[in-house]
Amino acid sequence: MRIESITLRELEMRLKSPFETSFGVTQKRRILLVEVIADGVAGWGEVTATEAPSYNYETTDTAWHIISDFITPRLMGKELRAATEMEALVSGIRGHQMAKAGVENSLWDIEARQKNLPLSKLLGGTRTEIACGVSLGIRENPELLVEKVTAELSQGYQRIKLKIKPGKDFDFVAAVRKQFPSIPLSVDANSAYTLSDANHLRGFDEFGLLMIEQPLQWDDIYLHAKLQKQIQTALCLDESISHSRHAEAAIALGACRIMNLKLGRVGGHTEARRVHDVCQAQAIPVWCGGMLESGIGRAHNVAMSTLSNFTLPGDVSASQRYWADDIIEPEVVVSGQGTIRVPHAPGIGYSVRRELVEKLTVKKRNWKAEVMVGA
Ligand code: OSB
Ligand code: MG
Repeated sequence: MRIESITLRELEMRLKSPFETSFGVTQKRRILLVEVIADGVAGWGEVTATEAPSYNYETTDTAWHIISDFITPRLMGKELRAATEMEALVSGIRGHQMAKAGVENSLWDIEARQKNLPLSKLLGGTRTEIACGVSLGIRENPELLVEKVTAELSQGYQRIKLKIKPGKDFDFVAAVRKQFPSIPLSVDANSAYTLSDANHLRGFDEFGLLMIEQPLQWDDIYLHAKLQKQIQTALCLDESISHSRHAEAAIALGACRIMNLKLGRVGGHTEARRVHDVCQAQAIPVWCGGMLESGIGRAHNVAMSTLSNFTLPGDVSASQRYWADDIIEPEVVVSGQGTIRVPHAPGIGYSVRRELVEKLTVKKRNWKAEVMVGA
């Protein structure tokens, strides 16, 4: 594939309801979309960076800068045999995985379309449907949370994840557990605790949780290993796993027994598959995390989740939970059994609603390769 054109755009999209985590409340999302054209075929990717550097260090604006000033110049006019070849071209750019992933995933979409394959198949996925859970933001009080959990369970979701932070943790989880003694339940702290909270966190052992996700510092692995030795509940790492070497280290140290895998956080499908494989070789189950994506990021998540070691329900849920009007057609729907059917169409398998994308665009930039003389 010869990279002929790259379009980067920022969309403003309003979530149906605010989403609260230990690092803050989000409602207005600033989403970057990448559209690459190679050999006349268009592919789409989404940058999953957040508006502020609170989940990790990337932001919508740093990703715009890295893509514009460093990634695009390395790609324009280049001839690649496969999407996996992009990695070598941008290896001189340290970090900024979410920026890289937005571009690399567009190339995967192109490659799948060129080969007339659904992206899930190109990636080596085997599932025809994927299992879905939901991630619920922090609420005002336990009663409201129980109400929300009840509503999500009635939609069929197979696992409930509760966001927690100090002061809004134990009572909330206890209330949900009391109402629903046996549902698959987990919590996500987004780095809101320290190792000195080990005794407090051990208190969660009585709830029979599937896992506690990223309780300690966003960039830590070692202290999670120390914590895991002190509690029974399985730890799951999210923020602190940026690539497969981190995954290897975390598993070898015993820092987690489950892995959250996010495409953006690890730099795109190429590295995500490596993380998946490292975990599989060590019998560590993985599940697909979410970053409040638009339909494009969601479609990539669906494709990735078809790999065989995605054995736990992920945070990939219906478009309707986030957006009044998603930018793909059809939108992502979840069955009454809490599953998403994997699309069969080539590439990401959903079509992009270009008119709507245009309408939501607040900023746009395009790069075109020079036309080759005689070509
Ligand atoms: O830690 O998984 C997380 C959203 C934004 C940033 C971090 C996280 C999340 C979620 C939401 O949990 C998952 C989703 O519904 O997309
Ligand atoms: Mg998380």
